Amino acid sequence: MFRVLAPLLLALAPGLTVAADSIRVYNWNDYIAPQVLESFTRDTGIAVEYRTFSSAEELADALASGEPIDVAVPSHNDLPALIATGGLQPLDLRLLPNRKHLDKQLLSKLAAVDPQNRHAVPYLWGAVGLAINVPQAEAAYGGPLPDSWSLLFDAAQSARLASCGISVLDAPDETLALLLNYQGRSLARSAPSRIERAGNLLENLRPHLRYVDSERYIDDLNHGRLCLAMAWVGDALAAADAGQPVRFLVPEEGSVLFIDNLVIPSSARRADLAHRFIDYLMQPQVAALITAETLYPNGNADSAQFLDAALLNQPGLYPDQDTKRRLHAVEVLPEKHAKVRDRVWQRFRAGS
Ligand code: SPD
Repeated sequence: MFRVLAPLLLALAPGLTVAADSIRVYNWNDYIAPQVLESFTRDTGIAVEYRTFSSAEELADALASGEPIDVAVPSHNDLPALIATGGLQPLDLRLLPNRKHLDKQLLSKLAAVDPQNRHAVPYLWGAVGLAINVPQAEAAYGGPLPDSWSLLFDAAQSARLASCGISVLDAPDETLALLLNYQGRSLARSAPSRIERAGNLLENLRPHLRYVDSERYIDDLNHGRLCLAMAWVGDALAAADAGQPVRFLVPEEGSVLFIDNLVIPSSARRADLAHRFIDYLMQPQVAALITAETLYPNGNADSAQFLDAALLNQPGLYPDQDTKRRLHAVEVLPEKHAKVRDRVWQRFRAGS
């Protein structure tokens, strides 16, 4: 379901004339600095109809529906399927002069899922980890906590934390990859029967969880209503920023990284304006503003000079060398495994 986050057609804001040109942008929730949308409209006269989603499934459904979307933000592991099914338009690099600011290492990583970087430019990225409200969790657990996914995946441990509130992201590829990694395996190389068994284990944990959701947990962490959440880094750091004693942890077993990307879906009506929007976001100052607001690292190598030193050094935001060694990109799930993944996940999410 579409959620309209920012005021709809920003060109209708007071003091602005109605713009004839508009684009529809579909992004993850809490993943932009609202003032960037306003300044884009002010600077270009292009109105933005800005909508948000909170799971890869929601984005996939919107893209498959064929409704016009000019700019979308899929994660790197979903790019191969989108490209193979003709869901994305190739970018016209001549219309993206600010692309020169992008991190070359990130671009070369992305080329593995988008050959020659033809369809996508990196926007924000980050780690998946555990957001822990330390005093609450320690009180419920009965002492110091291990730096481990066992807090979630070992039913005996998650049972001890259930009373203060546990949530899991509505992110099947990430969750199953982490669970299998915890078991010493890899999701992409697992047989369907192995994925089924991982699903059974998740179901055993389900009674200990409040919910499986990627949006509700942000507010709950911010208000001390959860003590343990599988989290995307920026959402966890936002709770610490809001004054909660929340720590973001990449557990000792390691974790996964995502790279979210700006793309132009084949349903776009105004690819010309979509390029202008994407190029606008690639300005180093704009990228820095977005990182400062969302607390997610960006893919812009020239933006660091515009970031406060305190933010650049904020623990967890840009992973240190030791943490980096324990992170690997979410793997692309072979198409033949999608069915079993979806079946397992629907059961788990529904909690029945
Ligand atoms: N607040 C939502 C932030 C979205 C972060 N990216 C999620 C990537 C999932 N593969």
